[in-house]
Amino acid sequence: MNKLLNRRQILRGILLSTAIGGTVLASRRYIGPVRDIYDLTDSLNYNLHNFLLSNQPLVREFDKADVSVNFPTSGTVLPKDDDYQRFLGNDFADWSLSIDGLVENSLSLSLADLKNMKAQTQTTLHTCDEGWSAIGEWTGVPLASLLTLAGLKPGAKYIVFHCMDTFGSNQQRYYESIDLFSANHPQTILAYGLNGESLPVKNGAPLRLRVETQIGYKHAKYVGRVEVVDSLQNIGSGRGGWWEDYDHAPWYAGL
Ligand SMILES: Nc1nc2c(c(=O)[nH]1)N[C@H]1C(S)=C(S)[C@@H](COP(=O)(O)O)O[C@H]1N2
Ligand SMILES: [Mo]
Repeated sequence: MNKLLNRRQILRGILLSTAIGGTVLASRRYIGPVRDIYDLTDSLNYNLHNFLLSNQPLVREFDKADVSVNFPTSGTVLPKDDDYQRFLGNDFADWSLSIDGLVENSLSLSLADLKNMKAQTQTTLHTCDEGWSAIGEWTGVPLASLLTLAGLKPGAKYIVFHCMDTFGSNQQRYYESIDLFSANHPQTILAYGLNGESLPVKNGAPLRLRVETQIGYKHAKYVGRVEVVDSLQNIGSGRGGWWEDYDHAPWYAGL
């Protein structure tokens, strides 16, 4: 992960990322040899961002007055899945978040438990690669606090967010994953509030990820389980997320 790059690698990364990455980023669909080049630029972007962000890690925060009146939606707006419908029917009183995998203590936290933890509020810009962006004021628990509570086991490398909505034409449950660098970022939170209200169902109630340094589809909504793993290979089709598996979206989606 936080590998230091030498000057040549950085220059090569900038050149390749700009020349090729920029072109292929215009579309989510990549095939054949383009896919390999794409994977290369993806990993160069990833290393370059980690290198640059280690010095200036925070994204811009906005004023309350900048908040978008109606925060848009993308993807699922109401999961049809039976378990979700049951939780929703009871206003999420029976819902709990599980945190398991490579942790010292597996946790099961109700919405009340999460709300009793130290909260963080941030007003940030969300960018969806389908062509819109909006500003929202999010309230939740820093993911780092939850991971500290659970205690990571040696070998822990990625955090997987298992969602409660079956999505899209392949009818798989939505999922996403990030590395520990993004997971421990000070603005990465699991949010239960939007603009001072409970998180609306359309925006991922009861709990959704905000990983402010990355693009829209990484922000998993309807999170039911957080799994800590050493590899993404055995999750879904192995590329780290629903869009990554299904539509070759880049796993690292830094802004
Ligand atoms: N579980 C789940 N999470 C999801 C999605 C989804 O369909 N299901 N859509 C993603 C996309 S593409 C974006 S841009 C954001 C949109 O969040 P919003 O609907 O609250 O605007 O959620 C992301 N997280
Ligand atoms: Mo999106």
